[in-house]
Amino acid sequence: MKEKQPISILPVPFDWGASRRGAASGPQALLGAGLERRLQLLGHQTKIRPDSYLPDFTSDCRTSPRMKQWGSVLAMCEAVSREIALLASGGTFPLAIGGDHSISIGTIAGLAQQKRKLGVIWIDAHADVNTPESSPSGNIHGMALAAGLGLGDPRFTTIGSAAPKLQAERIALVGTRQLDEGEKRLIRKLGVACFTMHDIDKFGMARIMEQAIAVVSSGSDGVHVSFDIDSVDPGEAPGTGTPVRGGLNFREAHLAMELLYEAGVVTSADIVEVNPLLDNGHQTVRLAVELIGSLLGARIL
Ligand code: EXY
Ligand code: MN
Ligand code: MN
Repeated sequence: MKEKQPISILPVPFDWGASRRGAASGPQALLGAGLERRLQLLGHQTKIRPDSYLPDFTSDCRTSPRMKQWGSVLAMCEAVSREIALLASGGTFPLAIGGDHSISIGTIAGLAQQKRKLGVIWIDAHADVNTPESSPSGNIHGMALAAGLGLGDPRFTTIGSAAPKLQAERIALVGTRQLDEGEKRLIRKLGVACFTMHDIDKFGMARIMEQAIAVVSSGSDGVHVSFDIDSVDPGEAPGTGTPVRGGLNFREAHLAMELLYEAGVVTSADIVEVNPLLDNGHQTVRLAVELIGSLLGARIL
């Protein structure tokens, strides 16, 4: 982010892209846990966008087994895209707070209106590169990154603009540990940089982030961080809908965020899949707030 750049917080209380309810309460929980104050204490100016920008998606019943609740997800993504494009063109740093990961279809579509060479670092237990054809669940949050690459249902891939929003060579997956067969094939075919938990175990987070940052920032006109809280081990972050054991530990997650801040390349972010209904007290919500702090400049000393 730029020096003194104000942060626009965009709450996206939406969870119909997932099969478990609860992530829609994420924004309220994160704000209730002091997210805005935390950013202000780091010296940032902040503004929270009231969620009246969201249409009433609850009345849209369009759904199919391969794309569950797609009518509602589409309405949300279109609104998020418009709003993010507006916030970005106003010169602020957009921070979207979800919500399930389907919201990133909207954030990426909005960012891409300004940035034609957007790099994306996707920190997640999953890759979210399913298409309606490859998805085992029909849950759209598992298709979010694919949509950015122009793959999947055209109603989603053309939000904001017809062309694909992202190029495979500027994407890095970090923390990956659960992939469907179709996703593995696609990642290999496109040559997407995938830094799995195996790689992190073997080489350490610092080295992996160095490589991931190089991938997403080379030749790019901005870097978006999409942080799915299920990247963190369920022992640290139980409050999420699709937990997968063997994830990032507390310091690995913070270090990733600190190194991104140090690199000075990040131009937008979203934090997704925090589900307060599944949390152990406020453990996951608190961790998410702290991690955003680390991404935006918090230091131990
Ligand atoms: N790959 C699985 C699917 O497509 O259903 C699981 C996806 C979970 C998506 C999450 C939140 O990152
Ligand atoms: Mn995800
Ligand atoms: Mn995930």
